[in-house]
Amino acid sequence: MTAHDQQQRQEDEDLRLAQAARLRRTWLTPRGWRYWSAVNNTEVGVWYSVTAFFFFLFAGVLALMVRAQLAVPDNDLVTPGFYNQLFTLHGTMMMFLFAVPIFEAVAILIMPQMLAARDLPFPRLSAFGFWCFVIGGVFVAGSIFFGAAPDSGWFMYPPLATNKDTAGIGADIWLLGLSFIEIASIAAAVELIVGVLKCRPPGMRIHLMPLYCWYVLIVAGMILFAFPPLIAGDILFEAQRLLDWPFFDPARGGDPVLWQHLFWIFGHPEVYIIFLPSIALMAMIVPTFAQTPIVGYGWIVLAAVGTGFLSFGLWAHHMFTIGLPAISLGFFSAASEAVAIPTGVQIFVFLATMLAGRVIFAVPMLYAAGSLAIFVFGGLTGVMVAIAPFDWQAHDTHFIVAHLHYTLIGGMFFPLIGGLYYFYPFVAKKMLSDRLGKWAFWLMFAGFNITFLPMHFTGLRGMPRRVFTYPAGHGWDWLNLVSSVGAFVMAAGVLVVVWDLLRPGKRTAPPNPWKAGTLEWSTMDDEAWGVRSVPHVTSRYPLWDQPGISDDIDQGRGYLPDAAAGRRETLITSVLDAEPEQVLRLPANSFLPMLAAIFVGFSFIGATFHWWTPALISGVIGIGVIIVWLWTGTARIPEAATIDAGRGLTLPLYGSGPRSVGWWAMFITMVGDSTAFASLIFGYFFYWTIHTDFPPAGTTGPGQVWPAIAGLLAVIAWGLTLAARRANTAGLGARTRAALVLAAAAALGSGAALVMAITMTGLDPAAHVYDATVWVIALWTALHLVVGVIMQLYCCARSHAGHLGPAHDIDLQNIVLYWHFAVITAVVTVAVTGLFPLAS
Ligand code: HEM
Ligand SMILES: [Cu+2]
Repeated sequence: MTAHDQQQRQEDEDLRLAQAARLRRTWLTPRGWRYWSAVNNTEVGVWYSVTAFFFFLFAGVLALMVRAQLAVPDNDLVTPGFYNQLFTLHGTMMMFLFAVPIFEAVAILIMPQMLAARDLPFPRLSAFGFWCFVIGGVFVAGSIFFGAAPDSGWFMYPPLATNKDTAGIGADIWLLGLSFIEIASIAAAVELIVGVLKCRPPGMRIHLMPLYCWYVLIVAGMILFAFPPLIAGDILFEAQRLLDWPFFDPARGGDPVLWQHLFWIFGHPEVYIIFLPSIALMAMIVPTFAQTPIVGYGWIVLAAVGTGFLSFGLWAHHMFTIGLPAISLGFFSAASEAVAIPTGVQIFVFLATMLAGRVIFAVPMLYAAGSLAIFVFGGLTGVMVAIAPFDWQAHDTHFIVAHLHYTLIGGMFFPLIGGLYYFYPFVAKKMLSDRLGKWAFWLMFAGFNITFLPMHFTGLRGMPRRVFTYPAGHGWDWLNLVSSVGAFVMAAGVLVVVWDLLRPGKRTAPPNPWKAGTLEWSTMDDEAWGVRSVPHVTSRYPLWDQPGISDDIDQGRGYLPDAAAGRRETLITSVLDAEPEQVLRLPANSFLPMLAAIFVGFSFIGATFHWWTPALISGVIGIGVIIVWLWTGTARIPEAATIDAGRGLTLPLYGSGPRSVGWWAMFITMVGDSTAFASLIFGYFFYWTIHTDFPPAGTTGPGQVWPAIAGLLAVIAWGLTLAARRANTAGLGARTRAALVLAAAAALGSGAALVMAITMTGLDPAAHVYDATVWVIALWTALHLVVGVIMQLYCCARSHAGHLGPAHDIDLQNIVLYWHFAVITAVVTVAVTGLFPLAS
């Protein structure tokens, strides 16, 4: 049927109603207790946002307790030990349980409709990420009620945090709880990247997509490179706490500075991971209220990419006081100043857009303006502390506390609340109150400045941060009192927002209430299907430039107007030009993601308390649930090869290799995984640079024989996996399975040889950091080989069950991709642990 025929056909109202009924049935959100099996972004996105906001309120109450304690000198409202828990948990929760998750939550919630997609490509993965987040978050936050919260500051420096006498179970809760949440964050990042790249509507070439999506792409990419170093650091850290492997213990060759590097290689980009998504909200808000397209689209994209890129080269400015060589001081100082340039470009783009248009000062715009004012102030103190000699004075004082809150609250909190007022009608189909929104703004804006401005002065007058009280008479007294009063004023503003959210009787939102130009505003109907049909897009602001587009979408004149097979479907397009490629079948609601999160989560929690057996059992069950989930929900062979996608387009229902979303997800995941591995290798060479003899005299290291065997077998396993793919393409099922089984055997052999390499050669991981580092690298690789074996056997079973064939080989393509990475990991491991000692 041509596009014209479809136009004609869609004039028939009965047909439209029948289509809508089928769509509704397909996308139905279950009721009752089954509601919690929903995986749709319209539900998961809301749960995710609400949970992250709840954690913000919780961390905010902790901050109020901190401020209450600091209100007057020599206060004894809380004990010093409890104070340590308060500020550590406050910082930790704000960063890990609020600022990053809320970005992912909001993106999951709004991005599909912005792209006129029915959902993101892996709804169950979003749900899994959400449940991991809830479980991990409640575990970390709940620890405070047992007096067991982490208490070594949000960056957990050793030796304070590795020493069991100074840091108790709280440190383990921090390490394991957050590692678990980081995994969820990475999962969400993978989902969002593939969503931006592959789920755009036809015609929306990459330079036409909303700026918000650019930011999501950049930030999710940053998560992929920033979180894995922290995960690697967590592994080393936990190995030291649990097994006494001396990574950070100088007496046995370790060095606490390695943790600082790994933490801040994560920690500085983290600041931008938090800040850029909020800028992204502004990039949607400002053009709408200036009633004009963004000025300098290309500039802002370039600047955002530049900020993301540069932010990875700044981390050591958090370490100016540890005695860095002068050249590092100079380099990191200059690089830190340089990031002001792309940041400034983004701000000027907003100002230029406001000047180019006629600005309507609605509530979201008020927040955007307030945010710019506060953030610029924080940026200025940032330029100050980026100068090493100034930082030596200000380091660890309340000046830093002031600086970081000006950037974080200006750069993320105010835009977020602006975004809340802006997007609330899109999500809830109701309007928040203008009056309350303004009240909240002025209370929070005034309260914020009253709280944090004085901290600049107490800080410059020498008041240290993270100290539970102070004596009178240092010129800090009244400033602290003012600051504490301000915190409660700000809290009152937050309460106004909460009241506005909860208050009954809100006004129903009119269609496109802000007269915005992007697709999420094309309709106000409250359906789980996202879009009634998928439009063809030719503009950055389709609702402004393509007259009648909303009507076309709603009348089903776009692509996919129907759900004839009763299956959830969305359109997959090419990465750059958004050419239609495939109709993707999306999985429906299921409890499996929740179950998987519960079991995997419990294995982390069990490990925290050293309940090894339950933790192990729970972990194995968790993996089992994930396998069932994959088996039943992914790579299903469709009932027909192609489907009528509407508007005269026939598309395949099955895509494999680089055309499929699964392949991209695997690729992106492995990039993140390789970053974690690279961090471990970085650790090895870090120790090598600080020691004159590494491996130390007297150690044989793993030798060359075992590593060579391991390397050889890994290459064989990889080659056999490739052979399996070839046999499968040729239609030789039995030979495919044989190759896979042989490949699995070789891979197991390789893993075993790695274990031999560390256990049979006299290495003792508790004795010296060299031994421990070799152990960790070898075990990391062995674990990856085992995961590879599970994948090979999975494909073997898929082939046996008839889910894998010459034309339907998603699973096999994906594991081949995995094995490309795995074999590189193995070869690098062999080279570094086996060969490098010969050269050094
Ligand atoms: C809601 C109002 C807030 C207030 C009144 C507040 C107050 C404070 C205070 C007084 C400290 C210093 C404690 C000390 O060093 O003794 C602190 C630390 C910190 N805050 Fe906030 N804060 C607020 C919001 C936020 C937000 C929104 C974020 C991040 C998105 C954040 C992140 C941090 C971090 C990372 C630390 C450092 C914790 C550490 O030293 O380990 N805060 N906050
Ligand atoms: Cu930084």
